[in-house]
Amino acid sequence: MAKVSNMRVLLGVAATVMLLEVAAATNYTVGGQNGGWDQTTDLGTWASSQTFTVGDNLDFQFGPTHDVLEVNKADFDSCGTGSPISTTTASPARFPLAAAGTRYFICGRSNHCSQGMKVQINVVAATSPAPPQSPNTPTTSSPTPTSSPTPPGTNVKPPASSAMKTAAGTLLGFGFLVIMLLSL
Ligand SMILES: [Cu+2]
Repeated sequence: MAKVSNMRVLLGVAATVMLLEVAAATNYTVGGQNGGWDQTTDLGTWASSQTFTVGDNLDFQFGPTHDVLEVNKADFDSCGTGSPISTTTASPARFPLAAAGTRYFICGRSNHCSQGMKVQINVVAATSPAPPQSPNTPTTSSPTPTSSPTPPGTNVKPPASSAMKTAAGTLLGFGFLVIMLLSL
């Protein structure tokens, strides 16, 4: 009897841990519940009140008079629309936050950006306790260094490596569960 109830507890704990891992990804609607992707929302205040973590998603919801340009820091600062990283005109638009670092978004229509329709998103690594970003760093859109050593001349494929990390984490979780059950 005792063994059965122990097993139930362990299974419950394992299931809870797995659910928490799944639920850890948060979808943020840009501008929050009382705002949106528009000129009237204080997007800077909204963004700085959130902690964006790798694996979260940004959801832009906007009307036909707006769009979403992802830009580099220079274009973010100057509201430059000439060389965006991406242009999205269909709402809703989801941007997965796949890596730690800073992302910059502006509206490319009319002069909405200079009216405040711009937002900087600081994405922190999932395992780190949200290190504060230094405002004095003079880098322009610095790519996040990956821990895996890459020989020169080799193509880097970050999506594959992050997918492998996820798979490895799942395998580790199941392996741990099996070990716990075997030790009963
Ligand atoms: Cu706009």
